[in-house]
Amino acid sequence: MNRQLLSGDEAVALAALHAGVSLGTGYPGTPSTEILETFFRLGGRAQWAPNEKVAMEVALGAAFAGGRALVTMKHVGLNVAADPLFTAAYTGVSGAMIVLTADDPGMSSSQNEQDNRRYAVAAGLPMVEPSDSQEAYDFFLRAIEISERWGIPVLYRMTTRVCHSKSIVAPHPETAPATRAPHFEHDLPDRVMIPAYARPAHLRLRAKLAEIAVWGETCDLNRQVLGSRALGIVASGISCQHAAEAAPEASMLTLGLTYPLPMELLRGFAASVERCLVLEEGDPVLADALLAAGIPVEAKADVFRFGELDVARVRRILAHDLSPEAKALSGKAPELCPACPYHTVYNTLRKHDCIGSGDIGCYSLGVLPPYQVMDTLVDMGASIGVGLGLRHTLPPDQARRVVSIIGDSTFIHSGITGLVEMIYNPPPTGHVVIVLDNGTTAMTGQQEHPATGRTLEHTRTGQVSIEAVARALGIPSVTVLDPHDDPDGFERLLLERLAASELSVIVARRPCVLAAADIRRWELHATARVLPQLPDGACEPAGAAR
Ligand SMILES: Cc1ncc(C[n+]2csc(CCOP(=O)(O)OP(=O)(O)O)c2C)c(N)n1
Repeated sequence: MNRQLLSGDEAVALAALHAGVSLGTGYPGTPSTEILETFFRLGGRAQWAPNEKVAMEVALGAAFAGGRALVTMKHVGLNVAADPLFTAAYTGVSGAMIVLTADDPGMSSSQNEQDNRRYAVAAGLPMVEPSDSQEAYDFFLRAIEISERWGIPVLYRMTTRVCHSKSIVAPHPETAPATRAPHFEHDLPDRVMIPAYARPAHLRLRAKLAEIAVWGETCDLNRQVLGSRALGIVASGISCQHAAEAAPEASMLTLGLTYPLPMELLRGFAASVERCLVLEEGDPVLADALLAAGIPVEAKADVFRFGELDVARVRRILAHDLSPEAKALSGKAPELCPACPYHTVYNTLRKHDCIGSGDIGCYSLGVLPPYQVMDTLVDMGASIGVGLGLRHTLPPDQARRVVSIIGDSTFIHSGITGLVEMIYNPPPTGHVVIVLDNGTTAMTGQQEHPATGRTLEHTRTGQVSIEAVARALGIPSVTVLDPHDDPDGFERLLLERLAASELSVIVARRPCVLAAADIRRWELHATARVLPQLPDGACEPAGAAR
């Protein structure tokens, strides 16, 4: 089969296609978004869920039915999906379930740089980590095998560089494990996690992990290359590539299975070299585990825990060089598009010195000059809860200035429960929530969501009405308006709602300027399948790839 130049995300999509993944689901988030978009483009069945928890549950159901399921999300998405994740480790699966977490060390587009390798340990799930696009393809097929052999979800961890860098992939669909027909078997003790069934399920989980650990000692996901005896490097993910470039003479143990760890292999490797360095981006997860097991390895200095590694930083680690690193050149600060519909809203909030309880999306740019009207930003959906907390606690003159600002995709993702809280525990001064509805998930590249009424492939489906949800929950004042067309009307409405000690939702609706033309096209062809654009050199469509 033709070799192709693919990003890690595209390679995973191609492997998912070749593995016969019956359903790909997820919620957009950089750097994972392109996986499902490519999977659909190649002919796979892919859909966006309202949030990561729901996506995880849908994938689990598909895997209970004996299908092969892929669920994708960015690293913080796994926090949202952690509840079903932990218990799915107990239930196990009948088919296969790959939980893909795309981490963002260095925070190129995230609010934190949490290291999701910790989730493998905490949930007790095997973790597979590719270091380039070929491995992203190969290891995905192996992850499906692990998942089906042990009946366990597998965490598939990628990071920004692996997701977005392009390298050559030689696909080999003929080696993909054979698919089985989906089929339901009643199996209450395995899938109903009441305590009486969950206790033995936990024992079963630990037994599976012990078996996988033994298998991991010799499996081909972990590779040893013997070079110089003076230096040995243990690495996983993108660090393997950096190590090969910074110290080509070193002996290398690259780990593709990073949980459970092949402790005996590691012990032997460390003993075979004079200096054994653990090279890892982010937290010292591997180094801590090896040191705790009494394996004499060297961990990187703490300063390299922050941000991405690159070849220059790896050379510093090797040389124990702790001299100050050159500061990265700061580029032009991002700003709202000149014709963005949010300008009017932010102008008004600024003019009236509002206290902005903010959220995550393009509209987060309201935190930067010239507006600086977003006073808090924590996680998706937090604007409403944090806004209510501020209202409950501030003196009334300040409380009346608090406004929650949330995007349409974010509202669907995790804003609705905030409104439920608002109805249930209303602050004495009331509250004002502004939903900035630009008709798309702009931040991550214009994905559809349940309030757009179109599927991942932009065809027509059921549509959730934000204003109807707010009204149905019992919000007494719900208004929809276009802030760009009627800035004075928006200002009057905002001042009136701030003055009233009532609960209000203002839906400020106007399409994102970058998405408006596409939205018109999708609406025109809403019943037809419209293929999304793929970046140059992306993989062939399904027919050609098979
Ligand atoms: C838990 C979680 N999942 C996904 C993301 C990635 N992400 C950031 S904002 C956002 C949604 C933005 O869409 P919307 O709320 O409609 O605002 P817009 O960007 O259109 O202004 C997404 C998916 C995230 N930060 N956290």
